[in-house]
Amino acid sequence: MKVEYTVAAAIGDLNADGLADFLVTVHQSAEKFNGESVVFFGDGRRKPRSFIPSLRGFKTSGTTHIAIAAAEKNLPARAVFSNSIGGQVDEGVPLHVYWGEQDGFNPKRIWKIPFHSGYEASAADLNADGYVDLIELNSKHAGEAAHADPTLGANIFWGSREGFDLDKRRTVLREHFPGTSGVADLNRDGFLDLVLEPFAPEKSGEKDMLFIYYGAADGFDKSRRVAMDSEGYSQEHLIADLNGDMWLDVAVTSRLLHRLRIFWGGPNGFDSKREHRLKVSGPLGVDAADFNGDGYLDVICGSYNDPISGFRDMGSLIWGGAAKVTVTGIRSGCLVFPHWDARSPILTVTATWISFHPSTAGS
Ligand SMILES: [Ca+2]
Ligand SMILES: [Ca+2]
Ligand SMILES: [Ca+2]
Ligand SMILES: [Ca+2]
Repeated sequence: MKVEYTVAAAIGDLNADGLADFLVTVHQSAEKFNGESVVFFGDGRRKPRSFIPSLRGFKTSGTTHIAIAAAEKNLPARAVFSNSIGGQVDEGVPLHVYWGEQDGFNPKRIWKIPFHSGYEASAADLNADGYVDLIELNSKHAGEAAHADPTLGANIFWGSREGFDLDKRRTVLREHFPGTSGVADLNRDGFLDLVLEPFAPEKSGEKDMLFIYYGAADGFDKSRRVAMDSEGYSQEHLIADLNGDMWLDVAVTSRLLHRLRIFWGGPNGFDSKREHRLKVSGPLGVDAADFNGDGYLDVICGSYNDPISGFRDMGSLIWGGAAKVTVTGIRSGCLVFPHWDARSPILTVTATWISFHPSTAGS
């Protein structure tokens, strides 16, 4: 009886013929946790006794334990499965690239890139060769098994005249739990730099970090990697010059500190001690634009939750800016906007204007 990926078995009379049946549970297949556990019915017609596999199995998913409850009174025998997990093994869901065309996007014009734990992506011509490159994050969200994955971290797929080559023109910047990426020339040397923001430290209990890879003609050498303290479970960042000094700044949303933290850029790079903090409850998303059309950049930050009341979707805060500049960083992600739920008695805040004083900046 060959059954792959089995983790548990049970014996009992499932079909009430007085013969013991053998139930074998399947944890997963090579690619999916969703599978089919099988039962072998005892066959009393032959000696020695043999088993006949059932025509159909039981739909199970990441099953870890099983038990057979014997028939009783009016109830038949029952098989009980303990299903632990579903979906793709190692979060092996391909990245989807939808090719644009004259009439927009067509779901059939799609390129699926084999990938694990895909989280967020950016696109930019990082090496200035005229071809857009892709930055895709393998986040290790799948757990400890992903430690050994050689593609863990930021995967750069280099574009070319011939398109992409996923094996030969691929660079992996190994980082743990990368959640978002941002691209901009932070040090103004003409080469685009890469900001990688993990949603967790490499080891539990360690301080959260923010990583900057400074670009150069030879790409993103690890020697030009700068690691900054960024405690407080930050999940999104914004790259923009928020104080108008012509140096790009990086703002992160620190959920545990309940602050939007702006790290000021400057000729000597970044220092997490040179920061400005703005109060916001449980921030998650951050972006910038001139929302009121006064020519000055404003910052919007979405509040995910209020830890005291326990309410979620607390609305967004906008800080009116005083820096007459435009956003030059490239980033992607999501914002939490006010949520109106007619069934809820809670009126969520739509947007609050607060003065933003770049004069308090440390740079
Ligand atoms: Ca390129
Ligand atoms: Ca640069
Ligand atoms: Ca600045
Ligand atoms: Ca404005």
